[in-house]
Amino acid sequence: MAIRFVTGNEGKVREARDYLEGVESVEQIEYDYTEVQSDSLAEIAAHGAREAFAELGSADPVLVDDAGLFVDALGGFPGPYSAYVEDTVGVERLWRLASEEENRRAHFRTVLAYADADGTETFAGSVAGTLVPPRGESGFGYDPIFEYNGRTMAEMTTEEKNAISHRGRALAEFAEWYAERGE
Ligand code: ITT
Repeated sequence: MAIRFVTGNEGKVREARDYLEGVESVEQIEYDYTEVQSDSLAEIAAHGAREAFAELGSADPVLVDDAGLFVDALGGFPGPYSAYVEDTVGVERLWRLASEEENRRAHFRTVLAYADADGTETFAGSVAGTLVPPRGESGFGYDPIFEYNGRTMAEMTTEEKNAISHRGRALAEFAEWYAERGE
């Protein structure tokens, strides 16, 4: 059995594979589930996972990850609209917008939703950091402008990022639940 990670984002898959190595294999599936309009990442992810599991057929479980960058001084913007803002405004210009603020604090949040025939479970993770001018070549998305303990997430290996990131924390919760459930 493999977990089908429903996402178009290879960075998310790389991190999940790295984290879940030895626990479960992860297969990337591209399926355009409906992203409900909501301020709640959990609602968006759970809805997507349920729909993908129902539509894709087969008994293999699915995983959906809905994530975002929440800038404190901007009232949590872009939050659930982070993908849209990355595609339109871009990471560099979001940094310029944030750089006008005295408070450069931001949070990454993610919710992983797991769905199988027994139902849907969600696992949340978040991390606080500081926005800085872009640095680093690794990671993806907003990683180059998000600094944690002196390094941007784009200056970390996948393993280092997983050890402290929002996704790593959600994956830890998930892995614990998944292991207990299999016993
Ligand atoms: P899928 O919906 O297909 O999974 P996506 O990239 O559109 O892929 P989201 O809808 O969750 O993912 O959008 C999240 C946005 O936040 C998107 O712009 C990502 O690049 C960014 N993002 C998510 N996780 C991130 C991380 O760990 N580091 C940096 N940016 C991240």
